[in-house]
Amino acid sequence: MTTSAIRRGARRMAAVLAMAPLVASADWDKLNLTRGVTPYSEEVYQLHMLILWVCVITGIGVFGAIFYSILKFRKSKGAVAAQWHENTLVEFLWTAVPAVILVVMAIPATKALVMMEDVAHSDMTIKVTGYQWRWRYDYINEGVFLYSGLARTSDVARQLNSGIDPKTVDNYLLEVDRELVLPVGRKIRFLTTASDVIHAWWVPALGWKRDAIPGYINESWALIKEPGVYRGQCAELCGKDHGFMPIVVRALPEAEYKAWLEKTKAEQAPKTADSASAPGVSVATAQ
Ligand SMILES: [Cu+2]
Repeated sequence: MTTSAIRRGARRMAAVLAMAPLVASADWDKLNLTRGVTPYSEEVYQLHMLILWVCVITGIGVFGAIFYSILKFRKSKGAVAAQWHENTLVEFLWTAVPAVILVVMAIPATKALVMMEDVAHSDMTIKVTGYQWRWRYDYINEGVFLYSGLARTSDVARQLNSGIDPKTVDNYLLEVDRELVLPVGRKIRFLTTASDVIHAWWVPALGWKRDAIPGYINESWALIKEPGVYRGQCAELCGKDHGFMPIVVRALPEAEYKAWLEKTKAEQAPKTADSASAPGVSVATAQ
């Protein structure tokens, strides 16, 4: 390649890079990790950004040195390789500098891990159970539970030769028949387990993903700051309908949540004297 060809290439590259911020500003939020709606997800996001920039700066330094060396000391310019090995100072530096960077990164990472595991002082508990292929949510100490499966609209459209264009279905494969209703502003502890195979409960806006394993209970927590609808999916390959067990969390202000809870309690209350001895059973079979 001639020098003028390299210059032309460099000019073209500069023109493309000059337009990059326009594209990036439009799509960056979609490309990047979500900030989510909980203090947990915010902490995860901040940690992610910090480590990302450490990686970017390290990458620029390392690749900058490589490309500088390749260009500056190329054979065509008559460069002759120096013949030496074992340099105590260099070896000390390339061991010590990465070690210091790792230790510095470990401090905020450890802080985040401790925060993630801290389910103490939670205000309520939701037990999440994975089934092939739906979720069950138990509102612990409230006597309320619900099953949540793929919404009928998506379920019909997904059938072979259904004749329905999935693009016309709202929230295709991300809509459920019954949402997990939660209050905002309360620290909610989640106990995650499964009844058949391993699933994983994942709502990106909450900032975490937990394996749902038969015979084990995994813990996590969320304090949702903003009312809204947050969608997620099963994130562990759990069988043929793995792609058809979405999650929808509806976060409501405290008063609305209480109203929903009371209404649901009334709906699930045993209706006859017979079923009173086995609360919930009649409701469970009716789901
Ligand atoms: Cu699953």
